[in-house]
Amino acid sequence: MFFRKFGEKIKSLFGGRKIDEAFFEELEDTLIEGDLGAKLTDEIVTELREIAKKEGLTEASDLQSRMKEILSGYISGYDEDPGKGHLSVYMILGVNGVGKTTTIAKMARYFTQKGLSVVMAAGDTFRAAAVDQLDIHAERLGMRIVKQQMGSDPGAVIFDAITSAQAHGDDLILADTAGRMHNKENLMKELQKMDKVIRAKGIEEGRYKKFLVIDATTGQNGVSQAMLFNQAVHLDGIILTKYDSAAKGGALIQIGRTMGLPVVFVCVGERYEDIRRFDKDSFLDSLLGLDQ
Ligand SMILES: Nc1nc2c(ncn2[C@@H]2O[C@H](COP(=O)(O)OP(=O)(O)OP(=O)(O)O)[C@@H](O)[C@H]2O)c(=O)[nH]1
Ligand SMILES: [Mg+2]
Repeated sequence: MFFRKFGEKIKSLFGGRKIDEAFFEELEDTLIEGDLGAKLTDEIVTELREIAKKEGLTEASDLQSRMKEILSGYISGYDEDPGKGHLSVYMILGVNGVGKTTTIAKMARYFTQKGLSVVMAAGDTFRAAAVDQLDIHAERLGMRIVKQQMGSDPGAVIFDAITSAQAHGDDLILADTAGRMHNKENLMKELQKMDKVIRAKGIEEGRYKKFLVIDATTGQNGVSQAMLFNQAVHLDGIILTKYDSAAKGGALIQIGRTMGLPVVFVCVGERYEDIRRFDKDSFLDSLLGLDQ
């Protein structure tokens, strides 16, 4: 359903032809175009060449499902949920405009529907209107929010949110963060400060998670973003947004392969209900045109 054009391309590449040098070359070009990156593309094509040789395969179509098997080893979903009765903190990170605030609202609704008591923390105090934006979502959804004025210390906001959630017996804090500051170093420092506050508040290691939001339409850029944030604060997973308008999904495979990060949620539109658990099988079927 998603990645229609790219899937079509892969499908026609594997369909009704013999395995030869031209096939592998075309496959290489297509994978690079699909944001899998030169290194990973080389790794995949080398493996497919070996399989074809070892098993004496002659039809390209025999390799399509083998490619799915290879890619399947590179990515994974993240099915763990915060439980009830203990406070968990999810810090939602990402560069500006990727969909952090919208995703927090979607996740808040999702987990509330599962019976959890959720509170949102307005940790983006840098951008004008960011606090108001989350506040509007909180009001619409009837959720609690902990906020301070714009320009205040995000570490103080998260400190307050944890104190309030502990007093209230909440199960989950979803913390919004800034996507932009005066420069990248400032942003990373700010995030590291929030990270320290959360640890100092005694949130158990396994209950504190950092998820990076990546806009699925940005392709290769998403890979560098994941590396940058993972270096600053060790990430626990990826949330993919704007999946509904993405043309290709190879960047996610690169992130999975190089950083081993699982995919927590996939967002497929602007409405609150447009959030799904990651389904690896259907993701790979769309990417490889196996659902067409
Ligand atoms: N089509 C589509 N649009 C989305 C999705 N998720 C978010 N958006 C839109 O993307 C835009 C940016 O979303 P925000 O949630 O404000 O992004 P942000 O990361 O909080 O941005 P900053 O606070 O500026 O850093 C909004 O117009 C959202 O409606 C999605 O899954 N699909
Ligand atoms: Mg925001």
